[in-house]
Amino acid sequence: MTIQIRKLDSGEAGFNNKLTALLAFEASTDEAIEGAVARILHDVKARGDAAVVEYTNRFDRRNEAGMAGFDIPQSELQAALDSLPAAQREALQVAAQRIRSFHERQKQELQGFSYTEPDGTVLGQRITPLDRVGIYVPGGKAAYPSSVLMNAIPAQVAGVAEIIMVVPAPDGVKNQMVLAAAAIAGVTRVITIGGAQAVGALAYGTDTIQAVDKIVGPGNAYVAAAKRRVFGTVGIDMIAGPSEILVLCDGTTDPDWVAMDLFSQAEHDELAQAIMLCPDAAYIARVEESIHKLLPTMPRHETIRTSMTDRGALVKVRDMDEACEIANAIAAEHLEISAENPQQWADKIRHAGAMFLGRFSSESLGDYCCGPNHVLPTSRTARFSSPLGVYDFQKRSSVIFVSEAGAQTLGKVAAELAYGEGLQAHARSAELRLKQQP
Ligand code: HSO
Ligand code: ZN
Repeated sequence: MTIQIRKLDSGEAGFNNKLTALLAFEASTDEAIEGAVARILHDVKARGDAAVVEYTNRFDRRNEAGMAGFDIPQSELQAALDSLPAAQREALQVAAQRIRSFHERQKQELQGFSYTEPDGTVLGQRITPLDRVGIYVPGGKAAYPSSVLMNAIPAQVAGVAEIIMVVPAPDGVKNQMVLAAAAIAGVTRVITIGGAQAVGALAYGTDTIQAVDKIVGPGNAYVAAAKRRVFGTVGIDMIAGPSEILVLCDGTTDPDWVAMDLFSQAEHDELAQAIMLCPDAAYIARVEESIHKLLPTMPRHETIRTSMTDRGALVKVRDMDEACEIANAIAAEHLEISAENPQQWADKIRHAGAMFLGRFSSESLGDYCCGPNHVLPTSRTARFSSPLGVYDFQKRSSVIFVSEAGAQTLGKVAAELAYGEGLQAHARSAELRLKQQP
């Protein structure tokens, strides 16, 4: 079992082009998928529950007479939790508690404000939670209980009253750890439906499912296409791309650790991306040796090999400063700074979904239980977007109280601008409140 890993050197000719080509990732928009999703959404909008039941029976090989057959009662969620092996249950609980306390801090940072001007006018911003959100949890191999916690807990901390989770159960098989995570996270309702039909049901509402305000959570190409299409009717989170890890090392970490950290994201997906940047050529060779040695021991070696061959790289850089510059250009979902003085390099990083500082901060700890969210911007979107958080389940409203005195000064300004825009009613509405009519 061999693996051919791409090796790049920032000093070589054409390095920037090679790096750009390596990072390029086009989420393919497949016409057949787009067409199918459009039809399903249209059908769910028109026929509601009946369409959802039909599609789910067909795609997931179920045989339910009505929507009630897909609902999982709260008692079953609790039973799933109770029947987990104790170590697994405790691990979920510890993770949930840590995720909760991190997001509670985040909530404290997100307070509204208000201030009073000298004439008594009061202006402010109020923050309120969304009323109802839908969480999409994929079925099959990508059904991650940790993702249930990461999506549901910030919603709950934000104060969302109703959290509806959809998770397909092909052949009626339910993932017990996913149900247990839903119980711990305080999900209001779990429905075993999936695909574009579940997205449609959440977005438009049916007789048995109230329309939600926002849909979050990862899914396959059909789910992603459906989420894009319902955006506007409801809010959506980001459309997640394949997982990425960028390890920036100074050569002081055990190379086996670095190799395994690269594997940890490579094992998610053939399209995942694992890259290392290091100024020390001898150390790069040691990491490469570790990769060859450790790969055959991995149950998911096929996925790891494909992902590392197609999209991975070991990059020799001039020094750690250059490594930071390249890291900013890559804007990775996960950035590990596996170095002696990580903080000095972290200060130079502007673009990364999450930064893991120092050799003991493996990305895998962040995936499960450090506390910060593992739903992170991928495909270089960390340049402009943030981890999933409490703020994704809240919105802001402006609050305006104009005093009588305030109306005198503001009225003249507004009327002037309104006449300039040719909007007579706006101008008169402001002027009617003036004590001295013009
Ligand atoms: N690394 C993934 C999240 C995850 N890892 C779930 C393990 N389970 C997000 O990029
Ligand atoms: Zn992961």
